[in-house]
Amino acid sequence: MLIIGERINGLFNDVADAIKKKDKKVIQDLALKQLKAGAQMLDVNTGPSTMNPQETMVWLVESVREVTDAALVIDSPKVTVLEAGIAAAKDKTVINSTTAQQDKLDKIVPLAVKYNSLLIGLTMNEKGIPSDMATKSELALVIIAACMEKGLPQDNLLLDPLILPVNVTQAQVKETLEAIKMIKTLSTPAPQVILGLSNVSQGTKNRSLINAVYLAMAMACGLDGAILDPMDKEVMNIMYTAEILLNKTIYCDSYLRA
Ligand code: THG
Repeated sequence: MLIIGERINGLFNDVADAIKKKDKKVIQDLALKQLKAGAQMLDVNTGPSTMNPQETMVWLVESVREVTDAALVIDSPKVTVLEAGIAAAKDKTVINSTTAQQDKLDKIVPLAVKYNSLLIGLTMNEKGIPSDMATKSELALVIIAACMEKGLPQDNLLLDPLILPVNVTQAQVKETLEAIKMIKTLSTPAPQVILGLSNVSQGTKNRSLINAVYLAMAMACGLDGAILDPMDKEVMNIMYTAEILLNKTIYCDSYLRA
């Protein structure tokens, strides 16, 4: 499983505070702690409240780059912020994200080609986020086709069927599992599929439990990676256990010490 650490995101109060105070130690600690806890990549998102997202993205990326050369997942809906983040990271970046909207594909897929970057494609368009498996899969196909046409190798594309909170729209939680299965059949070799796991439990009680159970279910449907909190032991233990039960890693008695 590809594990992308979610914690450097202005949605979290400690990160929002650090951005305000330009306290890079907080950001660097979060970077190193997430890597130590098992993240292979780090999501970087300014959050919704920052006044100048471009400048904030550059500051976040430069702060993280002082302590690690791990791949950075530049997370913004704005093309200008994506470009600024990629330039600041120099190397090893993932673009998070494009949608299936034509004007976005026209701008962002060439950006991924230019920087030979991985690209996350969200199954949504100008009509919003669909809640059914068929429309999610259809939009995945639109993104796959655009990448083929514009010359982004299939290996560089990660599709995200976008999970929403279970307390807001309960039926789409299962539809998203079905979408993972369906998207895996859309091309050969199978597309890679990821999720922003913690969305599923936003505003609920027992967040870790809901995240962990959903992760196990999504992995059984073929999920290849997730943006999650790697410092959440419950989630990570279930991830390692699911990898064994799905025959992705070899069983050994001491596996939970991994
Ligand atoms: N897909 C892709 N990228 C994404 C998402 C996705 N990036 C952002 C998000 N979704 C994944 N990251 C988070 C980060 C934080 C939370 C959820 C998902 C979260 N934060 C608390 C909240 O809003 O309740 C913050 C409060 C706190 O604990 O301080 O839940 O789906 N490609």
